[in-house]
Amino acid sequence: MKRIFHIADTHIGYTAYRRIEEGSGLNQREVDTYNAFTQFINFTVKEKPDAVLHAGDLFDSVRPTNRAISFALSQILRLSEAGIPFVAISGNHESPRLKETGSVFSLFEHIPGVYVVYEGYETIELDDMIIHAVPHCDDIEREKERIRPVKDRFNIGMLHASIKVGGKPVFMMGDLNEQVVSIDSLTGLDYIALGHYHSYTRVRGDAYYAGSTERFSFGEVSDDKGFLELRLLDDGTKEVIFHPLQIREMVDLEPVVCDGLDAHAIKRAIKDRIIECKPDNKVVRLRVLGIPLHVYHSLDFDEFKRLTKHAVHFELKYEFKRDESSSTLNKSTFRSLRSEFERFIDKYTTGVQIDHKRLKELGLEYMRDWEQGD
Ligand SMILES: [Mn+2]
Repeated sequence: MKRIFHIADTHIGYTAYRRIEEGSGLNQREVDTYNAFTQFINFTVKEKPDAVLHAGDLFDSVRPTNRAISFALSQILRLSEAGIPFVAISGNHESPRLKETGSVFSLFEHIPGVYVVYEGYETIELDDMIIHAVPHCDDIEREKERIRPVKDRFNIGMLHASIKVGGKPVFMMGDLNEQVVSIDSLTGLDYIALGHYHSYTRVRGDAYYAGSTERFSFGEVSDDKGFLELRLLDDGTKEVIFHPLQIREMVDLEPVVCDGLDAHAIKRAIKDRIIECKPDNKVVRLRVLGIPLHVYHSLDFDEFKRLTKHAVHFELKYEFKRDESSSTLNKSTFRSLRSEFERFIDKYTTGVQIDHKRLKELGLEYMRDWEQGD
């Protein structure tokens, strides 16, 4: 039996929110991505699979910090020392727009048993396995067409992209530079290790997304996060097993719907939701829908702050009662900037498909960071 671990979208170097880990002084969410990856490496070194495949977005950005690079390097060296081959393709997050920028993956090139693929299609031979690795690249369709399964070998494909199903792109993340590829013509492989889409998904009997190792947005709140184990059995069949990782709790609370509630009841409902969810050490969002502006202005924000101060992040998101918001919010305040932005995005079209929800989330996140002076 052969055992292969398939992981993806670890986004090492990701940071979010303002919470700092005591002791290290590092951004808590950055530490969380390190912890998830360390957990995976600990398990892998213990289990000694025949290979580890990382299907892209090892790093969160084209230029990870020295700390993120040195962390990844130290963990990957542990695999090398344990004699476990590690194959990684670059994803859209770590691929530079210009070739001249160079890839952070080149740093990993000369480590024994470590294979990094970041320019175009390459094959890697590991005993009786052929890995057909296609990184994120400009013409991913053409690179993918170069895959030729080799007879009497285990053939495994690797891709970092969204997938076309019935001609339609699915498994999109809403990144500006994401690639979409059709796998209809990819047959004769024993397995295709996919990266990019953050929810662990069986796309086809032979093609799986491992999903990300952390929850990177409230859109991923209900996902289990982890990695996949592919078992190629001696009788020619295979098994795919999901291994969950222990990660930080993320909660999207049931919204407070203000319609029909008076000011007192609205305040009570918000406070109750906060207390009931025990926000300490969690990432939480609470949406307050249809709140009249005068009630909003009478809320005790200091109390909410006090109740949520031990959360890693507590997002209170207010949506104002329609008619009032349009007349009052046009005055120049942060709130009006936000609601103007949201309204703008709702109406924004470019002729290509865009993920309005994600675009809005990103924009609001940038505004929040800016307001908080990060
Ligand atoms: Mn990606």
